Parts: sequence; C-alpha cells; structure tokens
Amino acid sequence: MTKPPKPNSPSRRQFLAGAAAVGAGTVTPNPSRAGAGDPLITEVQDWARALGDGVVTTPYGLPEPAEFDVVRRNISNLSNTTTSSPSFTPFHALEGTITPQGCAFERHHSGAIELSKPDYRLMINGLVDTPLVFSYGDLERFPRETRVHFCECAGNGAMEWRGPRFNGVQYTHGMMHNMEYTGVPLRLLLQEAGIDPSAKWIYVEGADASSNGRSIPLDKALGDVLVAFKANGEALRREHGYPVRLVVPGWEGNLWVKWLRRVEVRDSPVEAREETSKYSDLLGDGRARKWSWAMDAKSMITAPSPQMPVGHGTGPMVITGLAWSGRGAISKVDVSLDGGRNWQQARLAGGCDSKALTRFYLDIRWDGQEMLLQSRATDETGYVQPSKDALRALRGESSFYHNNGIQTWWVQASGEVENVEVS
Ligand SMILES: Nc1nc2c(c(=O)[nH]1)N[C@H]1C(S)=C(S)[C@@H](COP(=O)(O)O)O[C@H]1N2
Ligand SMILES: [Mo]
Repeated sequence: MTKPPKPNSPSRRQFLAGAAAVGAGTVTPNPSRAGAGDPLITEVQDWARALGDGVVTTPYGLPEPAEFDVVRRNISNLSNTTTSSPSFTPFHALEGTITPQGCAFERHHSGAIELSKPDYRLMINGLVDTPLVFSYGDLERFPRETRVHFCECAGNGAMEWRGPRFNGVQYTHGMMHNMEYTGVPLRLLLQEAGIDPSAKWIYVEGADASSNGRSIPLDKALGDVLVAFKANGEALRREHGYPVRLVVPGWEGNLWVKWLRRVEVRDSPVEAREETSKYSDLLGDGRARKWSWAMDAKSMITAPSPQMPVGHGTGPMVITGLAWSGRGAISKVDVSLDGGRNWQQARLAGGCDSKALTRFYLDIRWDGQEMLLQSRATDETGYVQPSKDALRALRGESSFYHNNGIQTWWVQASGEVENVEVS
C-alpha cells in the first residue's frame, strides 16, 4: 500500500482541523428512544419562542453560516498566481449531482473578467457564406436546449499520476463541476452564417487576455455543443464565463471556452497555438497523443473520504460517490471494500444522463474493521474504468493529464480516511 507523503499536504492539515470539529470517532450508532430526557425533544426551544427572519432579509440567499466549510479551495503551491490557477469543488460535502455555481471549481489562464451583456459580442467568421456578429439579445432569439453536463479539466487527478499525493477528494477529483446548462446549439448559429463545404474545424476563442483558443472538429461543433448563457437556472457566474460560454459535452474542460468571443470556421486546426496541444498525453512507448478530447469513464467515492471521515461507530453506513463518462451514460458502478478483490454493484440514483455526473450509493453494515474503498465505473459503450496500474502500463510513469484511474481510500478503524494506492 502506498500512502501520500505526510508533511507537505495542505489538505491533510485542513482535514485534521475538520476532523476535530466534527469529532471523528464514535457517536450514537442508533436512534435513541423517544422521551429519554433529551431537552431538544422535551423543552420548548428559543427558535420556537420568537419570530424568524422575514422574507427578502437576504435578497439573494447565501449558504447557512454553519456550512462555511463547503467552499472551493486552491492549492497554494500549484501555480504562481491565482489568476492562472484552478480551484477545487468540495465534492466530499455535496450530494446529488448538480454543482452549485457558488462552489464549482474554476480554472482561469488570465483571471475571471468582467464582461457585461451590452458589451457582449460573438463573431462567426472564416469559411462561412456570411460572417456574423451576434449580440446577447440575438442569442436569446434562437431555439434553446437545456441539458446537464459535467465539465472536467484534463488536469483533474494529474498530480496523482505517480502515486497518492493529496488527502481529499476535493483535491484528487475536484477540478470538475456538473451543471444544468441552457443555451443555443452552436449548430444553429453556424447554419445561420452558412458553412462552406470545405470546412472541417472550428477555432474558438474567449474575450479574456489568454483567449484560451482551441480547435474543435466540425462534427462535434455540429453535434451537441451549446452556446450557453444559463447554468442551474440562473445567469452564469463571472468565473464560469458570464455572460456566455461554450459547453462541449463529454470533452475536456479546456475546450469549454468562457466569455466566448469568436468562432472561426476552418479547413484545418490552428496548429501554431501552444494551447492547441497543451493537454497532450504521453504514451508508454515514448510517443505522444496530441488530442484526447473525450473524457474516459471515471468515478470517485465522495464519502467516506479523507475530508469526510466516518463519524459514527459500527452498523449502518452509506458509501456514496459519483461516476461519469464523456462517451455517454453510466451503466454500472461497482464498489470494492477490500482494495479491488471483491466487487459489489452500487445503486444508481436518478436519471443517469449522458455526459453528466451520476450519483451512486452502497449501503453497508460496517463491522468497524478497516476498508480499502474503491469505485469502478462502466459506461454505455462497455468501457470499464481502469486501475491506476493498468493506466500506467498503457501510458507510462511520466504521463500527467487524463488520469481516470481507480481511486483507493483507506478507511481506518478509527474512522479516519487516507488516500492510498494498492497493487
Ligand atoms: N476564455 C477562457 N476559457 C476557458 C479558460 C480560460 O482560462 N479562459 N479555461 C479553460 C479550462 S482549462 C477549463 S478546465 C475550463 C474550466 O471552466 P470553469 O472555470 O467554469 O470551471 O474552462 C476553460 N475555458
Ligand atoms: Mo483545464
């Protein structure tokens, strides 16, 4: 069993602080008998003696103060500036599948810019009959679609390629979010401009200083790509590209251009731009794969996990997590309690949307013994999430991006959980 190096992990320090606060260890394993003298049951409490807050006390609601800990975090030594850096989603503390915008990971190359709706323009040019410029209001007049999709950075888990490093699902898997987007299919805007028969690619750019330009094959652009202006029912937040971003379902987050400014229709990809091949993958044999667009099936156990230790004794325990695939819907998730020797099929909750997070549960009775928890996703193409060893055998020890290997959590008898690897 390989463990992460202990001293220098910020997540571990945060975990220990958190664990003390919730009192990791044993608490009452069963509901207590009614009328057993609990004042919370037998006495009238303060909150029932006076009126509560009136409506619109908080015109736009904020999370309950006691939930202060359910926030994005970054890793201070990961990059030099926070304007060119990722933050991480607190998946250990979230349920269901939708990521609230307020705690969804962000990744900027030159900071989150302020861009107003009146100042917003989207240009479509290149191999088209008529180059067009759309205002925000123009976009609102095209037929829209609403769909849930995950956005995962190709770097999610990259730091774990060579072995366990960060003690928390927020850091090992948190470069991702899953939202319900509303937008106009890019196809409709391209058709409005009229696509030249020689067109094979588009090149997309944002309005920020980095522009984050990327090439995307025309087939994908004419498929399920959305020019989105709403997420989870409300306007996009600035950090996710207000007022308009590209949604490229199932494909790596870098293609999801924020503050979308220009779509150039082309006969070839833009080769010269460094960004185009930034997320290349090394293969085991010394060659490299330039593009890995679709995110392969992957899963994570969100609880128990290092930031969410077991807070109760033996008996009923809920093991839960998320699974996703960039190639379609999740068809099955297996969970192992013993480091991958035996597997049990988990219960899938909800709709199992295509290219979206799927929540799974395994309800067990914990005997108080240590466990090596793993989850393994299978998608509708039949693809099965590989072990980290299998992935390294294919792609070598020095690869980095697109790490979809199986994660192991070591649940100790004390209830503490650590990021480990078993082989
Ligand atoms: N314009 C612009 N678009 C961008 C980026 C950027 O820096 N600028 N970062 C990209 C990367 S690398 C990722 S992973 C996703 C992250 O989206 P999020 O910030 O909503 O999480 O946006 C992509 N789109
Ligand atoms: Mo990314």
